[in-house]
Amino acid sequence: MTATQIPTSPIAGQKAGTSGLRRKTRDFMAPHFLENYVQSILTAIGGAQGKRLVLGGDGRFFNDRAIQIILRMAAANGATEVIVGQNGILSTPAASHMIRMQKADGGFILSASHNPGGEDEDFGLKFNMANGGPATEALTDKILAQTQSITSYGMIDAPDVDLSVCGPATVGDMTVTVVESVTDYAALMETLFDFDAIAGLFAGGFTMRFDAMHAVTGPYAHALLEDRLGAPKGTVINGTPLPDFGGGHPDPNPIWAHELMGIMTGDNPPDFGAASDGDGDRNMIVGRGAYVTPSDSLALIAAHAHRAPGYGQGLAGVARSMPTSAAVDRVAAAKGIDCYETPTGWKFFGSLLDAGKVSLCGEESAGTGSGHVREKDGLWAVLMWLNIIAATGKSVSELMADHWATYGRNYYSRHDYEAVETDKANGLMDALRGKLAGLPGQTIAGLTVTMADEFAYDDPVDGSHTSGQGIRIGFEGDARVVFRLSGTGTQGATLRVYLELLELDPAKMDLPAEEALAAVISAADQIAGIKERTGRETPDVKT
Ligand code: VG1
Ligand code: CO
Repeated sequence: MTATQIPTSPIAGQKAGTSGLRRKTRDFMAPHFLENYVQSILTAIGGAQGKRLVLGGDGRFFNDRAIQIILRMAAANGATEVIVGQNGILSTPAASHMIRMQKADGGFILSASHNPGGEDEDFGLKFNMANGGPATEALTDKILAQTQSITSYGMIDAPDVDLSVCGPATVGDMTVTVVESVTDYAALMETLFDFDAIAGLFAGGFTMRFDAMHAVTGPYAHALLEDRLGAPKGTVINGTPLPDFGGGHPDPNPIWAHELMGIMTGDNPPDFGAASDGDGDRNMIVGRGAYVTPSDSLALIAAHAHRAPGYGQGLAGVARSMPTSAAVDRVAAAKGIDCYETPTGWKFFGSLLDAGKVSLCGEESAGTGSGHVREKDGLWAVLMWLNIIAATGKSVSELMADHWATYGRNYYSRHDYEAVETDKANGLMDALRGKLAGLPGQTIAGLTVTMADEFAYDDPVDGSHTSGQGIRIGFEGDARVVFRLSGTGTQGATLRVYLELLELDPAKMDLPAEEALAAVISAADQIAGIKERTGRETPDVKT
């Protein structure tokens, strides 16, 4: 079996977004599309010769075939070994852990995360580096340059590898090691959390529903929650991964996880509810009738992480993405630890984690994680909450009420306007940019603007500079609105409007978020002209 070079030419639009390259599945399946991108990655990392790589995905449509193609290309490019999850399955955090544990040179993760899956839906691919974390901007720039100049890719003629059988196999001269997808990840979780205490919680009658949304976390949740921690069968719902996620968006928020929300707000709800996304890196936390915003979840974890054995020494520091609420900043200030504000996307946390400056990171989009891997980690967050509940003996709503009484409540909501025409969305952002200088001092919807800028970031560890990361407008009274265009969509533009207000008055901590934020919502619309420019009366999704 000899490697051949297949001639090709650049395909436009292979630019990675917030988290790898996401496109319609049919685009990925088109001739040379996947191959061009994979070769561009292999070339950009300096070639695959002699390297060991990890490979796995969230099981969506085309996952299985894409894996066989990548294996043949890795072999043609001279890789010595590719470690693959059984049946091609690895959650994003499990893949990150596998790269680190195996001391691999990097890995491919096949996922479009929360985007729907299927032949007519979305597919995605991202490359993680030797530290287990998403490719930095410096690397994604190099990959993009390769996609724009590629003339051929390496391919070997070899049969498919049977990925249902764990153990060694070969593709050409390359070793393929098929590994069980859950075991190593579950073992890592056991080193971080007090499994005996959590098992005790379930033994004492504590009830929970975990909605795997027919995505990758099903097998992980069955193994950890039901088999290892003794939660009754049926605790995990929608636990069988399907190539189209059962037709839903595997996005853990109250809109898409409506089945779980129905259970948690219905008759006789369980004590605790949680969900995870397509590739297992995000989470939703909900108590009896009490949805926890991801920003609050991050802050709560920051306040209580020391109760989990893996974090008993306290946190080195925390980091949050810019649009995430300042709730965690308040905890960090009280604890006297550093709090970093980064652009959206987990790739910006890697250098801070590698340097030991932070040990907890989070995003308002329901990604939370720590230094145990270099990705956000959905089940990790769920286990952390269970550990905190077991250690304190308090319910989700009691924990949140105590938290707000101590630190104040950062009311928070995100309004998404999806599939807006790209021109209109860009027009809105351009007009906002033009207004920024004149905004401070103006009073809009009763709120006085204190600052207005476009967020840029200088990485304090590697010195890299990233600009154009969202427009933020601050108001007196610790209120804020942020405007950003999504970098993960595959259709038109998604405008994200992030709304926040700090409330310190204990008498006003129980309002519905949309009510508490009414003035900020109104100011946001007046400043950006959302209705007028997009033609939309209301957001598609509020989370
Ligand atoms: C979204 C979220 C962002 C997250 C990214 C990838 O990006 O807002 O916080 O890091 O998805 O997460 P955007 O550009 O659409 O706002 V995942 O779970 O899709 O890998
Ligand atoms: Co995800």
